[in-house]
Amino acid sequence: MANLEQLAECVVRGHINANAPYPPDLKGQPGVVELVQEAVDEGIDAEAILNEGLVKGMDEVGRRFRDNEYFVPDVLISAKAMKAGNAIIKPLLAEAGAKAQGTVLVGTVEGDMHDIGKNLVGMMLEGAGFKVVDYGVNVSPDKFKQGLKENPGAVVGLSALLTTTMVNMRKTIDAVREVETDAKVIVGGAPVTENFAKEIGANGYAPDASRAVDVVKNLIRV
Ligand code: B1M
Repeated sequence: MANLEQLAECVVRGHINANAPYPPDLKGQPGVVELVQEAVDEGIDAEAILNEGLVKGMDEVGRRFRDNEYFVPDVLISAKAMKAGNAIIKPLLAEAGAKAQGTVLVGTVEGDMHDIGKNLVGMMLEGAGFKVVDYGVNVSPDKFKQGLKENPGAVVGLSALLTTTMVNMRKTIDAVREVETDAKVIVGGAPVTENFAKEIGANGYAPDASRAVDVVKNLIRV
C-alpha cells in the first residue's frame, strides 16, 4: 500500500529512486519515483500524491532551511527529488482536468530564479483544466506583454520569492495593462501578501498552489 508519509520523507531526504546512492542509508530502498509510481498504480488521486506527499515534503524542507537545519545543497537535492515525482503525475493532473477552461500565463518575475512554487501552481492549474503557458524564470515585463498579445484574455500569474524581485510584479502588471487595460493578474510567492497584491493592483493573491486554482477560477468565473 503506497505510503504518502514515506513519500514526503523521501522528498525531505532527497532520495530520488532506489538506485540513487544518496542518502547512503536509503540506497536500495524505494525513493520518490517508486513511491509515486506505486501510488499512481494503486489509483491514488494525483492531487493527493502532490499535496500529501510531494508538497508536504517540500514544506518541511522549507521549514528546515528557515531554521538553519538545512543548507542550499540539501534543498537542491530535495527539489530534484520532488521534480522527479512531479514528472510522473504531471500528465495525470492535466488528464484529470476537463477541456481547457481558459489560459493562464505563468512565470517568475525578472531577476528571480526560483521556480518550484511557480511550477506547482502551473501543474495545479493544468490539473484543473486550464491551458498553462509557462515562461519560466527571470521573465521580463515585455515577455509577459508579448504573451498576452498572443493569448488575448489570458490570466497572468506572477511568482516571486525574493523581496528584491517582488517589485518587478508591479512593473509587469503595468506592462500587461498596456495590452489589456483590464488584464487579470494573480500573484504569489513566499514574500507576497494579500495587502501587497492589492497595493500593486493585482486582481488576486494566493498563498499556495491549490488556492491559486480557486482564485483563477473566480477571475475567469468558471
Ligand atoms: Co532561494 N531564497 N535564493 N533558492 N530559496 C529563499 C526564497 C529565501 C527566503 C531563503 C532564506 O534566506 N531564508 C531567500 C529570500 C530572502 C528574501 O528575499 N527575503 C532566498 C535567497 C536569498 C536566495 C539567493 C539570493 C541566495 C544567494 O544566492 N545568496 C538566490 C537568489 C537567486 C535568484 O533568484 N536570483 C537563491 C537561490 C536559490 C536556489 C537556486 C538555491 C533554490 C531555487 C531552486 C529553484 O527554484 N529551482 C532556492 C530555494 C529552493 C529557496 C527556498 C529554500 C525554498 C523555495 C521553495 O522552492 N519553496 C526559499 C526558502 C523558503 O521559502 N523557506 C528560498 C517551496 C515552494 C513549494 O514554495 O516557492 O513559496 P514557494 O511556492 C508556494 C507559495 O509561495 C505559492 O504556491 C507555492 C506552492 O504552494 N506560490 C504562488 C508561489 N508562486 C505563486 C504564484 C501564484 C500563486 C501562489 O500565482 C501566480
